[in-house]
Amino acid sequence: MKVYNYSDLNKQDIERLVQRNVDPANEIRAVVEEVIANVREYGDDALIGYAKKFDKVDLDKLYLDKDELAELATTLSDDQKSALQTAYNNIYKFHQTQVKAEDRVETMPGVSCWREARPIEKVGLYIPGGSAVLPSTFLMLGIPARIAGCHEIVVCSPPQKNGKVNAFIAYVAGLLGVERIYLAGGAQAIAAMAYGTKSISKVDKIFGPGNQFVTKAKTIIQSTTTTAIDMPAGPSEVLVIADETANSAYIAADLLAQAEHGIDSQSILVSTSSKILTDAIAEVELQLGVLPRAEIARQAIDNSYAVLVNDLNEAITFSNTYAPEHLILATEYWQQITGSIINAGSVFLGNLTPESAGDYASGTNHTLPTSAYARAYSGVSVDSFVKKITFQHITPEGIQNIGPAVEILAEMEGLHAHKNAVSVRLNDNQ
Ligand code: HSO
Ligand code: ZN
Repeated sequence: MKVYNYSDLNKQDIERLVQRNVDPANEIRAVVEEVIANVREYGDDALIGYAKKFDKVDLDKLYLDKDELAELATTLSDDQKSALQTAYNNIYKFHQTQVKAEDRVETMPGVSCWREARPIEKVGLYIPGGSAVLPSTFLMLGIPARIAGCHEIVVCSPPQKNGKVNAFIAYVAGLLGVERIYLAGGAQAIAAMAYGTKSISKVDKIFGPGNQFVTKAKTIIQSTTTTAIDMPAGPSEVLVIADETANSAYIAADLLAQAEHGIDSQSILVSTSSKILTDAIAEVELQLGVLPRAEIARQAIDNSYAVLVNDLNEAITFSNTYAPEHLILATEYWQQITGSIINAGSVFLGNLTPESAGDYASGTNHTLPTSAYARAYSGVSVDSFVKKITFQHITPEGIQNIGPAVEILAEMEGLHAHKNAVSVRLNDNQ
């Protein structure tokens, strides 16, 4: 892990440090475009062909139904079921608070305006099944979709070599009341949900993380179809801000938790204490040795770095420029600095709040903006699964109040039909 001294860095150095590889290898585009074209043309047959080619499995049908999922889920232990239930309950509780009726406002006497949420009717959830299968992601997407009241939830996940999905994913389907999982992965699953095939419905919005092919497919279909996406997702990342009150073993564990996601994950440490910084880096080496995914984590750590800063304000300034997906404040003084956080996906406060808690079970969503998108995007929430429709109503008194201003404004823009739509009403309601 490289170490930088903040005082030695100029503006360009910092820009270079916070830069992420947003769109590596443009060759991916050509591959993904071909996959999309094939799915459009050959539909289910293309999906079956890709399952054979990429997932090494011959599928006789493209989905698992309720009974097959229930059967798969029988292998879970009671502890596993209860842990998933704890996560489900907490995520549900937290997301339920996001449902709020908005105020109606009378902007002028007789002129009322308000907004109401309506679910996005058809949503598609992509649950990856690559090097780590993530049933937690299924919960993080399925729960807000259910709370929002989406009418149809299409779920795609790549098949394992046995033509099934992992038992944990199958169990979560039961918790969420999802009765079918489509056995499609990669760019082909995204194309299927964006264009529709004989078995898979075209959806209005696609959610979920994935590899570079999935992400590229999401960005392509977003601009070529009417299907929206949750957000552009890149490799996962964490930035830990630590001072002398931090615990270097905890910091190292948090950096490695991020690093084990993938070789392109980033784990950044920003510390006011050179002792904590050095100790944490040494701890990373110690803890890394015993991790089953050490090889992946090692490469991610090699691409990561630490920055020594003079004080917590400098740390926050750097973090706001980096705009991390996850920000951990490993300091007893977190209350003094939370107000200065401007750009971050999700924030973990104090020494006893690991990112893992939020990744799985505390209640917040783990589908978050990466690659500095936290400057402008929020993480997934119930809001991501609804549209907010505005309503207004005008009474006879209201049209007298608002009408003259609208007539003049329409005249200013030379739009006389607009003016007339008010004038005809004013004339009738004198
Ligand atoms: N840290 C990941 C979420 C995750 N971690 C799932 C473990 N499982 C992205 O926020
Ligand atoms: Zn994680």
